[in-house]
Amino acid sequence: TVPAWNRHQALFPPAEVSLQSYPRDSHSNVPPSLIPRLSPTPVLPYTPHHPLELLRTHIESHLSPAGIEPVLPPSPVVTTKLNFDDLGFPADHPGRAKSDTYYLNKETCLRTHTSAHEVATFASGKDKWLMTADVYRRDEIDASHYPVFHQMEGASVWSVDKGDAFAPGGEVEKECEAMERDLAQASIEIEDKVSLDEAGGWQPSHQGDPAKLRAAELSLRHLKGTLNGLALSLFGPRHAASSSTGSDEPLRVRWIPATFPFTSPSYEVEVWYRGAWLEILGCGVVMQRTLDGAGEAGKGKLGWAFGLGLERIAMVLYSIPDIRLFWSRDERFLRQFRVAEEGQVGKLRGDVKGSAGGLSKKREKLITFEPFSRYPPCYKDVSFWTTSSKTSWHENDLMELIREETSPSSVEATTASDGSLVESVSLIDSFVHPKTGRESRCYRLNYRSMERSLSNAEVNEVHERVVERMKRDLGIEVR
Ligand code: FA5
Ligand code: MG
Repeated sequence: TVPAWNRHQALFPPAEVSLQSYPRDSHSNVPPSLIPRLSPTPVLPYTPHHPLELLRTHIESHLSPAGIEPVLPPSPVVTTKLNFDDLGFPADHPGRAKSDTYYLNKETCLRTHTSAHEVATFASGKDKWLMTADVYRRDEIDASHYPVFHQMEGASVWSVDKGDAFAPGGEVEKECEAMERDLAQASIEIEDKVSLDEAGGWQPSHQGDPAKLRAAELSLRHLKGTLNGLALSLFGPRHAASSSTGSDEPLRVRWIPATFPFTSPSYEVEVWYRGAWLEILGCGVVMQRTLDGAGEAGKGKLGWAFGLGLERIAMVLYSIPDIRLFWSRDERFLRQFRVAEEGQVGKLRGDVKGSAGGLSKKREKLITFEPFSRYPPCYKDVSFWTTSSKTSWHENDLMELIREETSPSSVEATTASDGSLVESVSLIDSFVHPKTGRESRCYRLNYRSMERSLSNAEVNEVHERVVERMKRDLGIEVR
């Protein structure tokens, strides 16, 4: 049952994910290990006290005063039309590659981003919405990559010709002014030197019409106010003040140019956090194609959209060292985030009692995850010749094969993390034989469980199986 404070609108009927109904073809590449993760509704961001849930509810309550309402996502199984075509991805876009996307078959895939639901959500009549969902990408194996992660898609559009949202002194301009006033008083340094050209420029259909151009300009200004405000509420000085350094430096936010087929102009937003720039989201002015695709409901509207990755933000915010920990069912993980009380939304931080002048005073402190003891790692290398100087398989195929052989077959079996045994895989050496033109590669598999100490014998056994699969499935010659 969904708590009262967490009632999201369900725009799409929940559908069981049934993979049997998709005839397999040469594109099919969803591995069995991913199937237990598929669910009609995203699990982790709706698990009470889970760090992704804290983050989701914080962002939702931050954006709710602007009228941006959370909606539940449909099933993660989508058509390639929704995930790519309708958003303007060209036929040869690398994101469509079998090496990067999980396909059920040629026409059906697991959504690679929440933008897959933009057209349908606008078509439902929603103008301001926020959707949190699980997304799937074939990728490398390391502490910050996992085949399933979570995105939050937010959007706001307004009618250009009906009403006066974009008029001087209208709703959008007033909100921009209010947001800019708040930001001017806040401890934030915004770096935004991107020229319009670098960001892809105004869309031709906007540029050719003064009312639309004004609406696009205001939309971009509104997007910037909204996202700078969001960054401030996530990473802001309240946190800096309670950090170990005790420093109170302003938050630094940087706007950089980006390219997405479904927005223009397009940007990525980064925040300076603990000594590095962290990319938190992609965004831009919604391509008119998306709103046109939404039929009657999208007609004559214009506005912005963003898509943000929850895990990366949670990892740096809470110092969570490994992305596999999000799948933990271990109390040692979850209890550290148990700060929000029933009915309290947007509680990113915990309360601590500090004393000021003898008076007990409540203040907020960011939760910092304290890693439970780590078991020792154990690495095994595998060197092999690929059949020719050009391999016929993609590195992600190797990554997936390793995940398959080293992950438990059911989610229930897992405790401290997702139950997998390989922490990272890296290419440590490669060369091309000068005479034969054959390529040699050496990969290092770093085995480490979060549950227990692995014996060398056990690791050898698992590694044996991995190497056998590599020979069988990748057609390689182990050296
Ligand atoms: C997108 O997915 C676009 N759909 C975002 C967007 C939405 C743009 C609406 C414009 C309008 P991108 O692939 O860069 O873009 O991913 C967006 C965010 O997801 C990134 O900023 C990052 O925070 C997160 N992300 C991307 N790849 C991964 C990954 N492998 N693991 C964890 N987080 C990731
Ligand atoms: Mg990106």
